[in-house]
Amino acid sequence: MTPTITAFERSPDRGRGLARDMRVRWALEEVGQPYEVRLLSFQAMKQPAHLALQPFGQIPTYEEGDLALFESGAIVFHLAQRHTGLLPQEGNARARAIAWMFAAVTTVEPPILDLVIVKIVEGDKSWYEQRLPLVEGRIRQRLGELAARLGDADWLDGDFSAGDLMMVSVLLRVKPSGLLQEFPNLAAYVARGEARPAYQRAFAAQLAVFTAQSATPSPGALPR
Ligand code: GTB
Repeated sequence: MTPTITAFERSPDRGRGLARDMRVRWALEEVGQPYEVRLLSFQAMKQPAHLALQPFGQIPTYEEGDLALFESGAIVFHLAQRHTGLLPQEGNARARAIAWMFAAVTTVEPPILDLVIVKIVEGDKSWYEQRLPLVEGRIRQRLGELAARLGDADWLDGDFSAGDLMMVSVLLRVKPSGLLQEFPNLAAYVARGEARPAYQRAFAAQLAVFTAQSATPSPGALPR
């Protein structure tokens, strides 16, 4: 059965591949699983039909037969368990790859999201100038720690895994700030991820949505 995912009808990132459907598309491409996409307006995301799938009214979701999933990390993990290629077979290596998935979303992503919030939501607040360097400092600390662990390896723990897929996806979100480039081995790591054919196919697919939709007028709202 072909799974269906949800994505923004009009992504605020204007096709730059930063919304979280991208990591799910990438995982689907890595494992060679064809998929369909249901595009949602911001209004539709808050309607009961979508809230039944995603309690917070967000994208992405994943439907496959009787299974409905939300949370991009859980969806990528599900795909990695169901298919070969994204998690090692050997038990300990598999556990470590899963640990990197969690590290990406619970240790590295939070300060990066703080920066997004500071810049988008708090830019006009009196505390912005004081808060920005604090948030950037926390990101630098995490990136420095990650860079030290990665060293000159291609991937975080042996072959490319779902852990790398999630970590590269998270790091891409900090790339526009310039902070990633302060850590050349991390910048190269992200570039290796972006160069993967599966990433390229996923990126092209989400960009095609933006290109098609930008030909028609926007209704306006752009939440985070
Ligand atoms: N933890 C959930 C997951 O990983 O699936 C978080 C899902 C989530 O944050 N979804 C966002 C969403 O639906 C889209 S990806 N937001 C709408 C809402 O909450 O009403 C986050 C995102 C949004 C925009 C950009 N951008 O413009 O660059 C990048 C990432």
